[in-house]
Amino acid sequence: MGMKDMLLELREKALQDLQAAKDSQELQDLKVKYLGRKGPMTEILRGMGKVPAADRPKIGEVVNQVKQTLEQTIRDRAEILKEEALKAKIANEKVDITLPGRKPACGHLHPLTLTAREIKRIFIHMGFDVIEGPEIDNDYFNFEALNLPKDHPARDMQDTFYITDNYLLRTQTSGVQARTMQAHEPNTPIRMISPGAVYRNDYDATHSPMFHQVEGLVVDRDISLADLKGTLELFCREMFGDDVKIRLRPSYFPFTEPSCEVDISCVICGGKGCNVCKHSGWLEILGAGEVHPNVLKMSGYDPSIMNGYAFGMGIERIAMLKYGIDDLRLFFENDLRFIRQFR
Ligand code: 2NM
Repeated sequence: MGMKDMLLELREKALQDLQAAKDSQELQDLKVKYLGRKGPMTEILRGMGKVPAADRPKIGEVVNQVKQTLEQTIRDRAEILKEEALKAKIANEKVDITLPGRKPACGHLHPLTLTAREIKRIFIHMGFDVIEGPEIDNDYFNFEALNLPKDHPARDMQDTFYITDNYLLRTQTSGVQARTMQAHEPNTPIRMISPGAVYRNDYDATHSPMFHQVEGLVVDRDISLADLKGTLELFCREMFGDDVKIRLRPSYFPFTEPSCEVDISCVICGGKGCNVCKHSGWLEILGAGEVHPNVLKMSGYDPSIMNGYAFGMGIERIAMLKYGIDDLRLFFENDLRFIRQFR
């Protein structure tokens, strides 16, 4: 077989192989096989020396033509394979727009947040301002300004988390009320609540070292216990339903005189007696009283012309009664099986 026939046969074989290449890697391998340093084309070119000098230009021309044909075919084929690969990729990544959408994970408010918001909503409705203050406070605002005597048990290291001799985690939000009075011109009427976290060294099914309170303060001229009772009765009805009854029992707080505990008729049994109300028909939900003259005096108010009432409630306790929760620790354990019931 002559040189020319060998070349044409090689060309046919190579073209067949190139057309059959399924991807660019196979194509690259064929390029090396036919046109590479150890391939037949290189070998033929090297053997040109043995071709009679007269035939060389003619054969050389055929070699170059075959080489160019193969190179062009490889380029064309590469282009086609690239396009095919892209089409396959697009087909593969096709989005099925008929599939139902995926719902985004959506959180919700914690039961204590819901309860705090409800309490705030009710008092805002009655014209109260919502005022917050620092959780780290000093001895003066947490105790002294509230008429808490130096020997009061609440001041004990056992009950209060002290940071230094003077600074502590507030045990109640009343400091905010004293601050607010002092921030006003003396004897300016006040109607406020102060919600927020408070801290006491206690931990069991009904006590957490961190819990939440809403305290209220009303100061004006001629404020009576009837104002206190009417306001709290309205609050309890809004919170627990129109049928709820309240009663006031005498009690003691250093910052109020007289002081009382406020009970509501049991929201579980309606007052007939059950385990939750310990068969009394009543549940204690907050403490209150007439603001002590010393408290007014210390914050720049004149008790001979101004008076008022104050009250305090635990948000956890309100939430437990509202939702029938029997262990306060559930609020802080973040067990989603519990939390998700309040969606
Ligand atoms: C309570 C019960 C009774 C109270 C008193 C004051 C202030 F600032 F006027 F002194 N704020 N909150 C108060 C009164 C709090 O919690 C059970």
